[in-house]
Amino acid sequence: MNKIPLFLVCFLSLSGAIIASKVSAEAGSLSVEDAVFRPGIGNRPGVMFFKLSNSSDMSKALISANSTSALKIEIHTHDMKDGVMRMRRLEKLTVDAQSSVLLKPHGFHLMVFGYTASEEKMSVTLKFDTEEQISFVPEIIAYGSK
Ligand SMILES: [Cu+2]
Repeated sequence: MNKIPLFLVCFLSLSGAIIASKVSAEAGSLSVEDAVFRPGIGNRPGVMFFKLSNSSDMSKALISANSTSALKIEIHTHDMKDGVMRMRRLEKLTVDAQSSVLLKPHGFHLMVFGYTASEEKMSVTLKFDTEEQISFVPEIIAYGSK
């Protein structure tokens, strides 16, 4: 497992409440709701949150995410270790049959490295171990704006 540099540890604690957005996408039995992306300050990585649902009868695992507006996107979680919240990279994020996983501050999230803002909207594609994909356009939220 990759160790996340210490300077990132407190990064997410800056985040406030997420305002629900109407951003959503559906692909077969998979859906993404309330997708928001918060770019990092300066060249720090940004974070992405959403609700990921699987309405099928089999569990599915998110194995990668990518965007033409970012160099790299990783799946992360938070662990409490020695009283300190730390980020940890995950190889995959499993969504059980007929259930949802919420990516949210201090929990699961996507870590977005090398985000390049452009005129076009940021499109993100999630890939699953079932070879399914789902693409969506998150609402972009600046620090301190909401
Ligand atoms: Cu992270």
